[in-house]
Amino acid sequence: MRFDAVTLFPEIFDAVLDYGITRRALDRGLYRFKSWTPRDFTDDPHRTVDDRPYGGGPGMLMQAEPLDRALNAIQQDLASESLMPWVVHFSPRGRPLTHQRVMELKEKSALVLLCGRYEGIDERVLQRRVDEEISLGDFVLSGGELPALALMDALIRQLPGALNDADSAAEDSFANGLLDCPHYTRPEVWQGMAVPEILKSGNHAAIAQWRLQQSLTITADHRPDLLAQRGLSKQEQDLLAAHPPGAPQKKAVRDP
Ligand code: 9D3
Repeated sequence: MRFDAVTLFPEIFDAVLDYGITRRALDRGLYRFKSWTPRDFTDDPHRTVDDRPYGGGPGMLMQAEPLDRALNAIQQDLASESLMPWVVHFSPRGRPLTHQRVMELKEKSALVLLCGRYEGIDERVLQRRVDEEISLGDFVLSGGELPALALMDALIRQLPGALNDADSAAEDSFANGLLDCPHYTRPEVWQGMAVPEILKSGNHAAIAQWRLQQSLTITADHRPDLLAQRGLSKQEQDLLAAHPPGAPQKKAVRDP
C-alpha cells in the first residue's frame, strides 16, 4: 500500500512512522510513504502558499495552485506504477472516521492524504481533486496532519503481517463491537487492591465469560450507543441483566 501526504509540515509524519508497529510495518515493506509540500510547487521567491479569504473574515487560506501542482506530481509519480490514488481531504466537515471506514480504505492501493492548515483550502481545488472528506471528531485541531496520521496508524495495523501473534490475538478479542474488559498484571495486590479471583482460577471458560460480562457492562455504561448498534445475543442479554451498569462490582478486598 502506498501513502502520499500533502502537507506544509512533513516532519510531523516522522513522529508516528518512526516508531512502534507503524515503523515495523514500514521495515517489513507493507507500505510506502512519501510527503509532498506545496511550497515546492510555488513560483515566487517567497514560496507563498496562503492568501486572504475573499469576502473577508479572519485568518488565511491555502491557495489552490500549489496544491493542484503537488497533486499532479503525485499522480505522475504513481502513474509510473499504474496506481490511481484515492484522495482524502481531512476536514472538520468530513464524515467522522470509524473502524468500518478504516477497513474499507485498507483495500485501496494508494491513498493521498491532503492536510489543510490555517482556516482551510480554496474550495475549488477540493471540488476538482478530492474524493472523500474525513474528520477525526467534533473538536478543533490546528490542521489535518494528526487526523491523517490517525488514519494511517489505524489502517497500517490492519495490513496483513503488521501485527505479531500476541498483538493479533488481543485485537481479535475486542474487534467485536464491545469496549475492552479490565486487565491486570503483577503484583497480585497493589495498594490494597486485589486482582479479581477468577483471573487466577485457571478456569478458562469462566474467565472468558467474566471478560465478556465486564465488556458488556462497561459498554452499556460508557457507550450505550455501541450496544444499540451492535445488538446482543440471548446469552449476552442474560449476562448483562445479571450485572447491570448501575450495580458496582464487589469492592476489592483491602489488605489490613
Ligand atoms: C471557524 C470554523 N472552523 C471550522 C470548524 C475553522 C477551522 C478549524 C480547524 C478550520 C480548520 C481547522 C483545522 N482542522 C483540520 O484541518 C481538521 C480537523 C479538526 O479540526 N477536527 C477534527 N477533524 C479534523 S480533520 C482536519
